[in-house]
Amino acid sequence: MSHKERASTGMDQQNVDTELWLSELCARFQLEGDMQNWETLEIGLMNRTYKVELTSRGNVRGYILQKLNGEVFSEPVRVIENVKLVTEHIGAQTILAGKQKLKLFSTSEGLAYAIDHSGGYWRCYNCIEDAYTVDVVENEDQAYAAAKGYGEFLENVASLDASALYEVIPDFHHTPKRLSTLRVSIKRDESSRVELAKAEIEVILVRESICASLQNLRDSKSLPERVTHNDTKINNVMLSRSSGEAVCVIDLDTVMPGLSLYDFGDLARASVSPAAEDEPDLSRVEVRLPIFQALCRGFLQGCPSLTRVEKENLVRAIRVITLELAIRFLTDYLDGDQYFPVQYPEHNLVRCRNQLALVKALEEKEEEMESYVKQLF
Ligand code: GN1
Ligand code: MG
Repeated sequence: MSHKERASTGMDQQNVDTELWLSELCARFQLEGDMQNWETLEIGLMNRTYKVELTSRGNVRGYILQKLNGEVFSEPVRVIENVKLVTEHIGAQTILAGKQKLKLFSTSEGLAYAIDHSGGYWRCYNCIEDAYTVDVVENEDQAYAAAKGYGEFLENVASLDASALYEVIPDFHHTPKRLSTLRVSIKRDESSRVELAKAEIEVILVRESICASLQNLRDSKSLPERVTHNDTKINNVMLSRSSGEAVCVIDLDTVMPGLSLYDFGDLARASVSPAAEDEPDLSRVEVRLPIFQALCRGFLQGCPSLTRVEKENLVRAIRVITLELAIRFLTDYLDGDQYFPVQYPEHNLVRCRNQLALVKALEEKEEEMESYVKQLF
């Protein structure tokens, strides 16, 4: 349907405006063909994402148009430069020839972004075909494939100098600093919510020393600095519909210098439990050991360059990153929900409770998890 036809069928103005803007973006990014369809993709909490389909000489091709969240990423050009560096580095690897890879399109001015009337930054990516993502891991094969995919990602960017990447969100996984920020928010009590979160605050504060454990290892240079993804949720890796294997890692906005353990920790946090991170029924939060084991096998298989100290800290990393997310959700709850989008007033508190339930479940299974990892190396 053309824009005019849609407008005359009474489609609401916002949709008409979106459609017009998307087709303008297609032109700016020099995409071939006419835009036939567009849809909003509900992926991630931060960015606005659309899929568009263009027809050219009888062929239909899909593209992803995405607006970067300007509140979260204060230096959008730096974010996009990081993504460009990483996608081009991966794209140039002959060992990956024939595989689907993420590619940023350029405007006629040679820029990998287009700016909208309100100063928002947009990017255009190719669509990864015949692949899907899951929000909750359904089985061990998926866990293995996803972890192997993230491990391979680390391996693929290992030859890139980490210092060439800009730290787009400073101290993103600096858990002790996240804890200090929480303390400030508790003190300020801007939204008068501290009273409602007393129990959660206590659960976090007694775990201060575990919060510092990854950062201490990083500070003492016991772990290699790598180029890392830093947002390795299970739905940021695309799995092949035919083979089930990981095809491509997406959502590269947080690629920065970091630790492999951030990536493994965040992936496992988002995968071991059958419950979504905002599931309010805490009885559904648990650690599925077979899923955990498959994650370890996949990650080690994908990233054979992991050092002994990295492997020794895999289990600890899950607990630290889960705790870090609990801290971030709680901080945002106390600050009046300024960072994470919420659907109801207690949403961030519910997320925090969920993550703390997972921390406790991880603590209960820690010994079993540690002994499993040990026999892998
Ligand atoms: C955000 O936007 P999304 O869903 O990829 C957040 C992650 C959190 C995650 C929790 C830049 O990721 O750090 O783990 O939500 N990204 C940023 O769902 O803060
Ligand atoms: Mg993200």
